[in-house]
Amino acid sequence: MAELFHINTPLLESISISKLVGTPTYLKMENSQPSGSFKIRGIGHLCQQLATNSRGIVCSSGGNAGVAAAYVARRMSLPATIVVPASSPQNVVQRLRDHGASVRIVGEVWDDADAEAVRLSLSEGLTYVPPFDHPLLWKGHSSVMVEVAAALGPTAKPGAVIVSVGGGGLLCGVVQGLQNVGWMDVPVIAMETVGADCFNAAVKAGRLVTLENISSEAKCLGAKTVCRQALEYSQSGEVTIISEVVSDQQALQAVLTFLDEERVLVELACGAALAAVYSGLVKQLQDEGRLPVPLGPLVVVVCGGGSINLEQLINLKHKLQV
Ligand code: PLV
Repeated sequence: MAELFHINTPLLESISISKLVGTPTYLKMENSQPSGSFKIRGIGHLCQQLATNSRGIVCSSGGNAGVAAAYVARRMSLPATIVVPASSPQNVVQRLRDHGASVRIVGEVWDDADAEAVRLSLSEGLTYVPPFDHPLLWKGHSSVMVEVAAALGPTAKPGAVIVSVGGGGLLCGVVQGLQNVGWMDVPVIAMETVGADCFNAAVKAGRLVTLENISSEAKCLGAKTVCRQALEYSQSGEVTIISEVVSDQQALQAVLTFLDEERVLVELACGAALAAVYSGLVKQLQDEGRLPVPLGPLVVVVCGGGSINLEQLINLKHKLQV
């Protein structure tokens, strides 16, 4: 059997969120993965399948996919090149180097870095590791819902699952995981921030939309175009996907409240999912009749993320005036 790089993360009930939302709420703590985010699930699986005889991997990333790829490459004794945009913070670049990866900083947003990673994979003969758009990534990510189902047990079917969406890889993995455990009737709430809302734009337009730029501070949600599979799931009728957008301020407020109440620091990309509970969105969806009353247990995928530290948190508070 292939070696696993990810761990079965804790599923913790949050008493304060449960009280706020009025239904038991469980946090799937992907922040506790070895690489600090869920990305290791899909990237570990993809590298096992595609890179065992590779001369090295190259990954484009807003940060967290890169850390996962660098971690997996180190464990597989493969050289790793990670291409990140200039928006990636210094502490992430340092962490990549600590894992032994060589880092290239190219362009302003992830899409620029990705073009360079694709070019390098061809010119250097390296295995290309995409951060969100690949069936092997979704298959790897799907394990997150299999673990949730095993922990909750067959009778405690969730009322909804909340995830953040960047390029849509986590969303596709969660949908596949729900399929695997026979929970296709569980709605997924797909959260983005204003200015990194390529999935919401695509859902509204009924076709893929490429954003002109990424104006959100949640740079790890900053893909300009969502992957086609995410849009297709939302249109397929197989699963209900509720696409919602919050402001950077709401995402940051959620990060702060989560830190205070759960004593865990996550990045803005993850704050988008947490904002669904803290900003009253779940209640609002119930009032609008888009979620049932009463609602079964909520599951929030705490996707994690390393693009934050105390100094950046303070800077973000100033910048966003929260
Ligand atoms: N981040 C990607 C894409 O960035 C990356 O390269 O790391 N939560 C966190 C903490 C993330 O880092 C990401 C993706 C997401 C959520 C969204 O996941 P996705 O892209 O699969 O929808 C541009």
